[in-house]
Amino acid sequence: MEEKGILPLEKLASLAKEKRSRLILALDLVATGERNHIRSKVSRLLKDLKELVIGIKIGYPFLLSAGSSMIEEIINDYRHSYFFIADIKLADVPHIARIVSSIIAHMGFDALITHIFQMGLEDWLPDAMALGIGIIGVLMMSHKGAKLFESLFQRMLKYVEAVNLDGVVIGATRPGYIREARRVLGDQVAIFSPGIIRQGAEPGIALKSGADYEIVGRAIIESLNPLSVARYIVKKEREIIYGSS
Ligand code: BMP
Repeated sequence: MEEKGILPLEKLASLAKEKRSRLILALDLVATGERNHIRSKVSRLLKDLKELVIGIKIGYPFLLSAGSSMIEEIINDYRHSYFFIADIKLADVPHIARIVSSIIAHMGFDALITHIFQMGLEDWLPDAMALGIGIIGVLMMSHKGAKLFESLFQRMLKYVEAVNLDGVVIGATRPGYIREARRVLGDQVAIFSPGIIRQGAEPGIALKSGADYEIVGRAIIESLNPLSVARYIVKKEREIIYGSS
């Protein structure tokens, strides 16, 4: 594992500044077929998107189908170009969360995503943070069915403040909740927003509402021209952040 900076999300913030982008790719590929084939497909994609994308979010589809050794190789090859987030939406008892977060940190990931409704995070967060890994909690999901998140939002927001998370996930489809979280949490907690294009949110809207980063999966990886979609999204983001593209 490589030595990390003092603030776990510092690397992401500096990549954002350097590339003038807030775009994180959800690498939701299923690694079927020949290992070398999928390995070179991912390499090609990551090479092509290097100037525009600042982070790679790896969730269960790729984690489970590609396996940890391929993922470690990819992180190792691209660790200077991207911030790597393990989207494992952890929701377990503290002693298991402690073990899993340590495995994720040793794989080379820069941050992991955990649920927060299970609470008890204060029992394992200090150990995970000591490994230099950023911890991002799911505060409000993007899909329509996430009703329980709506009723628990204010309590979970207070909990986020109390446990000192590095970041939260709030769907880009829910700009009102992004605004409220930004108002309460101030600038110390980064807001990550998925749900763009394929789930209906326009690129840039989440940033306009106060989010820091936008997460996009299918609109890019299922496109025949991922680079041009990424260009379009980053152009929209730059208009919001810098007032011009
Ligand atoms: P897409 O852009 O293809 O809709 O993908 C969105 C990504 O963000 C997926 O990887 C999904 O797991 C994640 N995500 C989401 O869509 N909504 C949430 O509330 C939380 C997520 O992590």
